[in-house]
Amino acid sequence: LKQRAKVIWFTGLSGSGKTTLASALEKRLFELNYFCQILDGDNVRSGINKNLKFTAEDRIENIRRIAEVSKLFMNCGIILICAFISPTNKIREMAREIIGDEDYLEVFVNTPLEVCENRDPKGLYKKARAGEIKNFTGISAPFEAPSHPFVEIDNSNPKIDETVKELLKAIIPEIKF
Ligand code: GGZ
Repeated sequence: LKQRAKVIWFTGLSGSGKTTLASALEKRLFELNYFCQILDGDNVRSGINKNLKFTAEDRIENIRRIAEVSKLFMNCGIILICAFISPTNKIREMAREIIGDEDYLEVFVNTPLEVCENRDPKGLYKKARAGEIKNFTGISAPFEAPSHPFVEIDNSNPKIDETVKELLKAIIPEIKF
């Protein structure tokens, strides 16, 4: 295996575009013969973290397990693409500590709340505004913007191909374009 295991850690609001970017990055990495695995709400909160909700405590436990699972994948040489809101500095620092500073590459998908709320692909913001969902990130639960992300993406006007290229350059500098 020529690749070096690492974790590409996407953080950002619900609807910011984390999962879309993560999938596009995964596709590109596979095309380039890199071996990778996505972890996101769809395959983690529905399974291993089924018992967790969205209280501050449960979010910490969610991210702690995800970081530990990432470490296990890393032992097999796999590149992890993790896409979780991971809303606070404390939560992200915990992930960085578990994974190891060198292998934790933080990507901040910095889409403004207003844009995410207008997109509202699952109608969750609307429900959160109506008080039907409690502790909703950006509305009734905090999101702290990371101050020193490895890469920051303004995803208000998504340019997926360009962004994936930029990400690849930063993440795997040995790739020649
Ligand atoms: C935030 C919530 C909530 C609340 C359900 N707050 O856009 P989505 O739907 O598909 O992604 C969101 C996902 C967030 O889960 P994470 O595991 O990434 O969160 S964290 O890192 O904070 O633990 C959203 C949905 O779950 N969702 N309720 N209250 N997002």
